[in-house]
Amino acid sequence: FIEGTRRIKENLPHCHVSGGVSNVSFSFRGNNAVREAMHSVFLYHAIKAGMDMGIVNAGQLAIYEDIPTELRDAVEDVILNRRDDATERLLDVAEQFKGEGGKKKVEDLSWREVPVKDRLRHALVNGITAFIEEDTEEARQEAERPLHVIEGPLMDGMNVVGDLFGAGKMFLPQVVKSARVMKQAVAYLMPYMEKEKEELGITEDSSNGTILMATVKGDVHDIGKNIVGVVLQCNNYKVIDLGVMVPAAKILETAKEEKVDIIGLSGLITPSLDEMCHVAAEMERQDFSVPLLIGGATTSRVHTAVKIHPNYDKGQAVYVPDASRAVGVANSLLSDTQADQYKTGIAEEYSQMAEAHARGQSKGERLSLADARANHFAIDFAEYVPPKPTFLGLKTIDDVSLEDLVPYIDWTPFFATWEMKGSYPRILTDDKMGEAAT
Ligand code: B12
Repeated sequence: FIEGTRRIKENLPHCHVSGGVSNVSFSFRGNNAVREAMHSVFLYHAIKAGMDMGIVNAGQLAIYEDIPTELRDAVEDVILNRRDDATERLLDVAEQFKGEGGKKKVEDLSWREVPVKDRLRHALVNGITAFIEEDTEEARQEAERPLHVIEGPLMDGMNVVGDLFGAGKMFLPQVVKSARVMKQAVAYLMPYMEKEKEELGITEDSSNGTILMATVKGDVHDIGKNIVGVVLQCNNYKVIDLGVMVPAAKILETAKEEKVDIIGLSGLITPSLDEMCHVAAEMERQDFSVPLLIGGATTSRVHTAVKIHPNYDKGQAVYVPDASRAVGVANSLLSDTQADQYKTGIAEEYSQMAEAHARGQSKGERLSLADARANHFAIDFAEYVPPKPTFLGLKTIDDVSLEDLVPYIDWTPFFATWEMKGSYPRILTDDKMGEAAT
């Protein structure tokens, strides 16, 4: 924008330039100090370049000179794109200036007193890397295997981040920081997991098979995929990780070159679901037969069964809900003795799900809009005589005790409100929910 303004003014001097300034700081909603600094810095440079009018909340504007140097430099690095790590540096600095008026916050370290799993959660939610290695080490010492630290406290913490983000209580820049904390913790554990592999005598030659992992085109989420990769490697699989935003062609080309035994796709945003269908269809077209693992928060068994499985007849697509199950599924798919039976079982299950889904869809076949309108309920108020209620006014029922009523209460909606899935009374004896429900 700034450079564009400069060029417009140089080449079309009678042209005026205007722009909406606050968009530039949108990702820092909730952190006014940083937003105001960004607005001021942006205006400062854009006006110098020739901008005539800025659309900005004048009440949300810091005085350029008054912005603390540390914050101003970090903001300027971002606005002027001066360094590759500008975003990271601003994110780090931003945390310190969350308070009002751009004053540095006094660091509150009381969270260091809580148990290690809670400290890890705090670090993930608040994007604090300062103690992450120390805490990860403590958790590692308490855990039976390094992997259990990832599957336990770290995943729990990321789930909290996910819930807060989903509820609009955390914003993108903060989640980026959480992701960084998670990655640092996993990186810290990697050498220990490598050592464990060595101790178990796991070498490339003794590998159970090669698995290609990729986050599909258009999707940048990789924490889950990386964890699955680590878990598979710890269980003696060779993993080829193609990273994120990987187009179908690249996945399939590499799969052929490397003669992989399984392809694993990760996807967390809705468009990835379609991209996964596309990869499956391409695998069918290119005569692949290796199993296709599907994972990531937005994927599901139903989607895999209904949308992906039918695209890939020559091989089997399998939905895997989490990292801990990936190894069992891979073992079954590559087992000399069980693979065929396992794949047939999945194919049958998915076909049934797809059929049930199709039946549900056809039951819900809709009329066209014109037909629905023509079919509207014709109310003839002129002829309508409202029925008279049996009584008017209030009626108090005081001869039935609460005890008598309790057996008639359907508790299902209460459990739903408490985010416990299942219907009452079955939920009381449910494997997962039973204990909490009772
Ligand atoms: C961290 C995060 C980010 C980070 C990602 C950093 C990174 N390097 O990965 C950043 C900030 C970059 C990000 C960006 C965006 N995000 Co985001 N993000 C999340 C968040 C909070 C957590 C994801 C995560 O890492 N979870 C922890 C890991 C361990 O879980 P997981 O990935 O599900 O993986 C486990 C299993 O699913 C499985 N698994 C995963 N992959 C695979 C693969 C295989 C083969 C197998 C077998 C298993 C498997 O094993 C893993 C371990 O058990 C989720 C919320 C959530 N609840 O998931 C939103 C979420 C996924 N993001 C969301 C959105 C909308 C976005 C953005 C579009 C936001 C925006 N406005 O720009 C962008 C997307 C950009 C893009 N083009 O991809 C939405 C998606 C909604 C949707 N249905 O489309 C979510 C659900 C948040 C929400 N509730 O709105 N995001």
